[in-house]
Amino acid sequence: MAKQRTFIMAKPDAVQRNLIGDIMQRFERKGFHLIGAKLMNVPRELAEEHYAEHKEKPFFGELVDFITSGAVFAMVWEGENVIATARNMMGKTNPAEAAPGTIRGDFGISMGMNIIHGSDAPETAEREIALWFKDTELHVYEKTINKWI
Ligand code: IDP
Repeated sequence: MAKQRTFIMAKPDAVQRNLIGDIMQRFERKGFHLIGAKLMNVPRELAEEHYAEHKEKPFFGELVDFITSGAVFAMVWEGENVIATARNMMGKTNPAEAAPGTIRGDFGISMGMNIIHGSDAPETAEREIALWFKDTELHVYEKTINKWI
């Protein structure tokens, strides 16, 4: 399996609840490689573009309101099969159904406040990374541990 990149975002509830470090530590300890990260307030147009596939859903307005309600921490992680693995680490969308040990299972409260976003497929990851990060914000560097993971 070739190396992949995925877009991960700690949503406003994660930032407010001081969970950025815990989330990053899970990805670091799993063996993934951080190549971009930034704390930011999300412009409404960016939130609407990011969630464009949900435009017709009844919860779209609420979702965009929530994502723009406070700072988020946006990240790009790289690694073998990182897209699907990150989704497993996140747990199901509804925290009530997310298994204990997953990020949403451990910290999520509701569908609206479910702590984290992660790209769900290679095409989505490519689109979302390009939407959230400039090329100059992504950093390619080597770690000597790479040959072990
Ligand atoms: P995902 O975040 O697990 O990929 P999606 O179905 O793509 O799930 O939905 C995007 C986000 O929209 C979810 O993370 C959740 O916060 C929100 N959402 C999804 N379904 C509902 C709903 O029925 N009510 C309220 N919010 C929802």
